[in-house]
Amino acid sequence: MAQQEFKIPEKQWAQVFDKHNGPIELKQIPVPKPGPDQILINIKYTGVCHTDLHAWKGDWPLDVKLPLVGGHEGAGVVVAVGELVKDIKVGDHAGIKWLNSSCGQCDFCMAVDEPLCQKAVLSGYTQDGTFQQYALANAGHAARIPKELPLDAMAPILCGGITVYKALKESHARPGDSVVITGAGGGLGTLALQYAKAMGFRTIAVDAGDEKAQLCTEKLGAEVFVDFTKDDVIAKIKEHTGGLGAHAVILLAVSEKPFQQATEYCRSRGSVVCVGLPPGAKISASVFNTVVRMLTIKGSYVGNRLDTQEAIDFFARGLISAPYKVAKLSDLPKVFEMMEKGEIAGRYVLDTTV
Ligand code: 8ID
Ligand code: ZN
Repeated sequence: MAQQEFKIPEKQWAQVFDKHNGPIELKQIPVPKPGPDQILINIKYTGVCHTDLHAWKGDWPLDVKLPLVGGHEGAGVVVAVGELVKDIKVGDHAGIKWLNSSCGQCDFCMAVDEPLCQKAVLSGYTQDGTFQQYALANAGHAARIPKELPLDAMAPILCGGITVYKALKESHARPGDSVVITGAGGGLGTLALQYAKAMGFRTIAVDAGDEKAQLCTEKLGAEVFVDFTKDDVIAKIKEHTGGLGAHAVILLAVSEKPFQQATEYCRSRGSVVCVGLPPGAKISASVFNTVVRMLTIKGSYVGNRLDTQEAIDFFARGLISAPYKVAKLSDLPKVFEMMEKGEIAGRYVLDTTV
């Protein structure tokens, strides 16, 4: 490959904000240099996850680096590697995910539960992320992307795909089981429907509006669509599951109500897996029902390096084709606006060329 393709400029375009809810400015900033264990990736496409919107708004009780370049679903080409990096070369394709690095030495890292590391570095949150043309990744944690895979479709897998795949595994659903996906028409939800289908589960989609209904049932394999703005969610899910409820519920919505309702339509012995992070929200469930129906209520947070490679492998085998629209890096504020209103069916992916 021609060397010139990887000529690294001094400056690059990035979307930067200085304070929560403040202006997001497309401006030129220096291109960072990789440390010994890092790689520099020329980001070609980056997904926009609702987490990026939470970071901009300062929604969570976890400090954000400011000023910040957000973004954590970046797919691109490696243009430089640190001196300790042996297994990734310039020219390889690689991805930046939420977990940029972890300490490697704590109980959680040693048990390959690295998202739980207390020293975790988070892309687009505690370290500048992928809403820029050149971004840094720890080489051990960067996603390895086979060269034949399209980088635009790949981007949403790097957070959305990994996260829903992990959550579905955590649900312990088995092939043939019914799984409710709440928030099914959004970025994570549309991917969850596809992973669930590929894993042999039957899906029930919960979200709102005709566009998402059509997408979920006609394109993404959901057996039924429940519109939370019109339907009695609990009754409709019970009806569809012969009165017993679904074997598992994956909660991806960015609102509190589904976190209060889920155990009502989860089958005895089933699991409710919390993934969405509505600010300040609480989960509630009847203690009596949780006990006598032996329910499991749990959280699921991104995935480890093996989950990452497995999630990419599902995509590589052609099993995942969740919808996404491509916009420009400069469109980020508009994408946030649409996301806030729940208007995006699927994911937006930004092309970083300016
Ligand atoms: O590791 C994790 N746990 C993790 C990883 C990545 C993202 C968690 N997240 C979190 C995000 O921070 C966010 O809080 O998952 C949530 C969903 O992210 P997303 O899929 O990127 O958001 P989206 O594309 O805006 O989709 C949200 C969907 O929820 C629907 C909306 O209509 C939208 O389609 N929704 C809402 I808001 N209220 C609903 C309700 N009551 C609902 N769907 C069903 N019932
Ligand atoms: Zn994300």
